[in-house]
Amino acid sequence: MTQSPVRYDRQGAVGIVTVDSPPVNALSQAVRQGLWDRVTEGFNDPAVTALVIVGAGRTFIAGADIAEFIKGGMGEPDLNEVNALIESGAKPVIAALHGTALGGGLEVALSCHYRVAVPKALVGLPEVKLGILPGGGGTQRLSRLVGAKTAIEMITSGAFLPAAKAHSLGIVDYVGEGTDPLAVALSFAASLQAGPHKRTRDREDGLAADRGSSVFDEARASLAKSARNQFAPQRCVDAVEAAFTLPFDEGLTRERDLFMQCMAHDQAKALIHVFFAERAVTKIPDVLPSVPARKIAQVAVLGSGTMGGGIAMNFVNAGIPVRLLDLDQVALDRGMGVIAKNYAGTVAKGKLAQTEMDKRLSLIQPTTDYADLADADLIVEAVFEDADVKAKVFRRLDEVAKKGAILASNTSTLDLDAIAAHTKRPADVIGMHFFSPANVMKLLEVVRGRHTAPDVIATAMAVGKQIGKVSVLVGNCDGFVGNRMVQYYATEAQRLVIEGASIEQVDQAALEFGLAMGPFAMGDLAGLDVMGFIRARRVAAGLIYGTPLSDRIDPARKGQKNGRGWYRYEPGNRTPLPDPEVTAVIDAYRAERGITPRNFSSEEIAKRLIYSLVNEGAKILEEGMALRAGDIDIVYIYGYGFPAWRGGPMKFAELSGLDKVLADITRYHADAVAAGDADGAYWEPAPLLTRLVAEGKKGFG
Ligand code: T1G
Ligand code: NAD
Repeated sequence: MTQSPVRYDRQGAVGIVTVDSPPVNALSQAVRQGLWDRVTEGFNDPAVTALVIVGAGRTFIAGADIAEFIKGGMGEPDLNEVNALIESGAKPVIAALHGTALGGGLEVALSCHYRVAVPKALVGLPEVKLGILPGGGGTQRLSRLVGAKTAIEMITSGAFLPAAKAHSLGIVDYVGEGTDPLAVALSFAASLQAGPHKRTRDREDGLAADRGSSVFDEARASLAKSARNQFAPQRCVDAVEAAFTLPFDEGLTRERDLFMQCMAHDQAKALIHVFFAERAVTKIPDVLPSVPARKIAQVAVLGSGTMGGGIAMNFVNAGIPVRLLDLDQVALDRGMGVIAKNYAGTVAKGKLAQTEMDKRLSLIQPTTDYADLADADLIVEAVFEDADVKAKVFRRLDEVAKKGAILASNTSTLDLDAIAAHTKRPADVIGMHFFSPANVMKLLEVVRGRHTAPDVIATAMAVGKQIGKVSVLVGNCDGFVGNRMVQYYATEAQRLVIEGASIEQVDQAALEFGLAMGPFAMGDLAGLDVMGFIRARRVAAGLIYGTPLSDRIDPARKGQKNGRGWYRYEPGNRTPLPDPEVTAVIDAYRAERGITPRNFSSEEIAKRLIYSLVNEGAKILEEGMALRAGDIDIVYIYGYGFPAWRGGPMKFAELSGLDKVLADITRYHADAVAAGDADGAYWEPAPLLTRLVAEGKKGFG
């Protein structure tokens, strides 16, 4: 008989129900059954007058077991039954909170008569981040404690609240000292007055004031803007409103109904996929967690330009000192100036204390002398994207860097193995590809070279986590994962315009799909000069990147940085405005080729943009340049503003039906071939996609 993950003990007159199911005491069926059995045992224990529910290990219950419920259903006893049992007992039940009391975990606590916490505890109902809503009474019980406005805010944001804040809102009744939740609960139990002890379901505190209030419609209206196209946030408001319009049990039924609607929605499938995909990226089959990471106490960054400055900020933000090297003092002063300006902006917004800014700046030591890099444990190179410049730099680093130092390149398009070959220590060379602005974007592509050592990979992944990045291991190929896919996305955007869509229409379709920015506005942000430079290099190598249309755009148009690109920009304003000069170039380009512009629906535009990513993603997967389809999804969500509620490009394709996606891709390829358009050659269906569909597979595995 398997051991229950929930045990019962007694301390004096208090029964202790301990949930011990690592890593986060998630409410699996066994935990729910254990809670049922042990709480019943405590209620029937004549020697105790109160019960405490506490979590063993690092946290109280952190929610329902997501892995269990995506396998279909939650099995008996249902969480609502467990909560009803806890709430119905003749003895007061105290929830002792530490770590993260989240989702179903907070719902268990809300069904207790009292909640106490250690100061560092966090509480929250983050279900909306999984595309669902609290389905264990959270919307009904929390509303009774905090009222409509706070309940809606907590449930539609999914935010984690610190114990003190939860106490001030009346969610937590007592915040004790120290780190031991049981000790806090036992001292609280000792101070408990005789009953009756009010059930949360009977509390009216938060209800009266908001009955018939307009807060619900206001919330729906604002969520329609801030969470456009998203299903669960709206259903969260519906569920909270039920607490103010229905008796408790009917409200609970309504909540469960809405919960099931969310569970059935593709957005929940997408967001739950993202939850696990984000945790899976840390797992590298041939670099086991036992591989020790190298100690990184001192970092050096080469190049203090657009990327170097932001990269340096990441390290000092994490308290790691940085030597910042550039060619000369002028370049260094410019680079340090940009860093200081960035921090000053954050201070001005009240998001950083001046003292902290000063401390971080003091951790950056500018230098022009390579000798100053001799004690660095990790050196990140971010100099010009030129193979000869990189080669010269890595030869120099090979001379000055200490034994065991990791040499990382931030190159976005060059061959990492070619760079490593300029050193006698290719095993210590790795790619750390940050995204602009490097101190803001969460994605870090960690590029594995042919010779990169496992502990160097382990170290780069660990450093990524340490500086707050989502690190994804990728293979060394042209553009790695993100940029390799986006070049066909950007090319397809131009092809759509050549065939008749307007630049605004293409970008609008991308926004309606949920992307943070359209392809043309993105091009203007990155810089048309940078794009032009990459296009020239790729076309010279016989590769696709954009179309000849982009060669017609006046090279003086650099994009946002000079107010003119595919769009025009008013000085000091980042709003893209249509530019008739560009429209004229497009009209002339079509006329020269005898192209009669045709109409496009937003849906067709979005399909062609997104499927271009999917097709290339499938090729990347087949080549082993990404470990999992989920890794590609995480790259796009954290690096390219792909909406998480769509799951990422690969998950979106699975939810759309791989067979349907392949049918469209095959058609786009045939159209390109029929039009003799070599720039559309990337539409050749990925063999992996063709094979999966032929085998009747629904996913990339
Ligand atoms: N279910 C299953 N596994 C979970 C889990 C959960 N709820 N939470 C974490 N894990 C696994 C995770 O996959 C990882 O596994 C390991 O635990 C450590 O997690 C009815 C239906 C708690 C803040 O949304 O936010 O309740 O990769 O790496 O960074 O209303 O995990 O090691 O194999 O993330 O320290 C609501 C989700 C569920 C909270 C800890 N609860 N979890 O963060 O560690 S829905 C949540 C988190 C619900 C009810 C509904 C975080 C954390 P592995 P980790 P961490
Ligand atoms: P940048 O031109 O803004 O900065 C490059 C800096 O390197 C300049 O300050 C220059 O003085 C310095 N430099 C040049 N040669 C040097 C040398 N031999 N030794 C020391 N310093 C030297 O360029 P950037 O946009 O920051 O790009 C840097 C690298 O990051 C490139 O490899 C680029 O591909 C990559 N990258 C750029 C972006 C982006 O969006 N800009 C994104 C990801 C990666």
